[in-house]
Amino acid sequence: MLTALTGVHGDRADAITVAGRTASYEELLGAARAVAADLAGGHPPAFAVTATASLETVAAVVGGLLAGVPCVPLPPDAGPVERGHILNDSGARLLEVDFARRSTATPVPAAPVRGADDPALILYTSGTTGAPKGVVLSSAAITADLDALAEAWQWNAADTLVHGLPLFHVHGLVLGVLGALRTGSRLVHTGRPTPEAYAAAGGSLYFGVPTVWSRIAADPQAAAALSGARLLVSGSAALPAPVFRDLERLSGHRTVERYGMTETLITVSGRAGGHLHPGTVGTPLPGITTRIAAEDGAEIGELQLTGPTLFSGYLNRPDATAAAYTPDGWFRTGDIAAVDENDGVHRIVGRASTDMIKSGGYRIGAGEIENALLDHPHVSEAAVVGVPDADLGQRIVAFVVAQQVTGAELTDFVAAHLSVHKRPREVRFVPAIPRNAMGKPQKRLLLSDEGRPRP
Ligand code: MCA
Ligand code: AMP
Repeated sequence: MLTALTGVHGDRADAITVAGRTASYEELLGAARAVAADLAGGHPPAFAVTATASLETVAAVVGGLLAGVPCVPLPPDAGPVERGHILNDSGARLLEVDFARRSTATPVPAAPVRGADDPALILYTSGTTGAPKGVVLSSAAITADLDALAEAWQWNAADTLVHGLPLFHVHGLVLGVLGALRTGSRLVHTGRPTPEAYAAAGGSLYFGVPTVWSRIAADPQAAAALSGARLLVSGSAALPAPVFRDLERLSGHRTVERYGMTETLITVSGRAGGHLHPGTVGTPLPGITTRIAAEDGAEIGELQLTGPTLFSGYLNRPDATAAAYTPDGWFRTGDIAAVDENDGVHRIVGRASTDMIKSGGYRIGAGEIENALLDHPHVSEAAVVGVPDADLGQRIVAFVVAQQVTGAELTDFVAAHLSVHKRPREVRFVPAIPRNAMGKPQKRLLLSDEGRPRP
């Protein structure tokens, strides 16, 4: 996976910059070898690292790959409930990394220490109910995906990749770090994905979630500064068509949109030099087959797929893994899509479950937030929804039955127990949560026809 570290592209002093600190491949490799040496001694089932945007996180992930021990990146702002769950469930030991500590001891293995099908990363992601599940990703799945993306985007060692995404999800970590190390492109991670930082980075290839792109489109100077780039790529949530058009007007680029999931990696994408249309996510990557499970002749339905980029399963959850597949072996994305019958271009039109929220490109399960709210001693009922938001795509709104507590206190409670990006942006106090005869919450009754909270 780490071809850049084998010397095929030579070394360069500025190979990788993260949040203002720069290292060469040689320096990264030395720090990663020191991590690998630590791991090789203990043979833990997995190890965790607090995944700040830093060279330490990169060294930890690379060290895990060298040692053949799967890495569990922890969101740095994870509170005790989220952190405890991830460490318990994975059995991972938390590792401290010192980037200044280097080793020359472990040679880069010609082949992975363990098989390509063994776990390389375990990424925690939310379902509609319950606590997040560990998605087990193999080296084989990751390399298949990165090679398919390199082909689709003509991504190579001449590129400078720029992004500022979190290093505990597929977008920032697998594409944004391992992609650079596989293609040999220089990496500039901006620390935070601000318009100013993207504009100043001078890259050829830029990654962002729609919230990042819409903030750049609202900053004409920053957008114009990207005109010298080769390719802008958006993903993790739907890119609004007006943002696509504003970016084209201001930067001259038609943004490539691609679609993926933690469980499947990136499976459908627009191509560099191809026809790119707002509201579409392109065609399946090489090796991926998709189908639409539509009811009797309908043109839209659940997107299902197969291919070499799929995960190995949810950690410790054979039940959930089995439920993610159809009886004939296709992965059920839970996304509703349509495919153009002429050119095969895919369009994502929504999600099957309203309990899966995408806010700022983060995937957040309503059930997890409801459980966190119910842990507060003054909350007796909670129903959480995602409502349309111009900046975040969706924002989290919590309806609660509660006494003697303010909305701000409940927001802080969720931010502190789970993580900051899972906090409700708005808390509404209601006398009761509407329920059907079975006692199931009727969340739609809390919202207007446009999906906004009823006044
Ligand atoms: C505010 N803050 C609080 C509170 N309120 N902190 C604690 N408690 C509170 N009650 C502060 C925080 O300390 C933090 O401060 C700041 O508010 C964060 O605010 P927030 O609004 O959450 O941040 P943002 O800047 O608005 O975030 C927008 C974002 C972010 C940068 C676009 O959402 C983001 O990074 N999204 C990327 C998600 C992603 O990578 N998804 C990929 C999933 P301070 O700033 O000082 O720290 S992978 C995937 O989806 C698939 C595979 C795919 O297709 O890619
Ligand atoms: P996650 O597992 O955090 O990676 O989230 C995966 C989900 O993000 C998918 O199931 C989709 O709902 C959504 N998603 C990713 N990319 C796109 C896109 N380009 N357009 C619309 N939704 C997307």
